[in-house]
Amino acid sequence: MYCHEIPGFPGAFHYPGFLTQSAQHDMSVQIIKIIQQAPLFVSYMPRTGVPMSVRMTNCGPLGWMSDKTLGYRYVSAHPETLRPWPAIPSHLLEIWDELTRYPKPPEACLVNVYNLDAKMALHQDRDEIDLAAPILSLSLGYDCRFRLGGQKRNDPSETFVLSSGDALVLKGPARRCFHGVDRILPTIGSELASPLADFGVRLNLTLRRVNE
Ligand code: MD6
Ligand code: FE
Repeated sequence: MYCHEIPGFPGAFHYPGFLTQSAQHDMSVQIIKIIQQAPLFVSYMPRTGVPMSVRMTNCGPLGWMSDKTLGYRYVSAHPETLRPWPAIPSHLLEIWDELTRYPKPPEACLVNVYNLDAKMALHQDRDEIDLAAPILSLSLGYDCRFRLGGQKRNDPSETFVLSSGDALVLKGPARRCFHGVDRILPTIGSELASPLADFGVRLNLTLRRVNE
């Protein structure tokens, strides 16, 4: 398994091509099953109510959402079906153990689905109570230009490509770094890419520990 710490960003570890083609395929099928049980929904920016360009769902005991009045938060049920989120697939739990070595399992897996025109504004992940736990992200489908900065919004930032099958772990100082998705690239970095790319989407899974 190849991994490198991103130069200038201690605690940010990139695992290009972490998932094999068949693992990407299997993961895509599992995520499609999750979306069938917990349909994609749109979150809204706090206060302004501006809709986000990604569509999302979750699996695990908790799921992340945001709306105009209550803002960013974790909830135990889908905002539209009001049903509990589906379980996190066991393969994802194994990957969490392997790549984070964190002693507790993740409580939330946010599934973000990007069309070609979707992006994710620069943000910090800080809605979790346990900010010591790493965040693990896995990407499937189209490539994206990912931006990673420092712990302050205006710190210098750099971009790099995240491709299908890549894992990214943010821990230690990088856990609080600003980051975002500048744009989805209509390319597939690896010929061994997820079949999701055929649908013209990028999918990102982020696994988080929420409570201490
Ligand atoms: C994305 N990722 O890749 C958005 N957050 O679509 C994130 O927001 C993210 O990749 C925390 C840790 C890793 C991430
Ligand atoms: Fe994030």
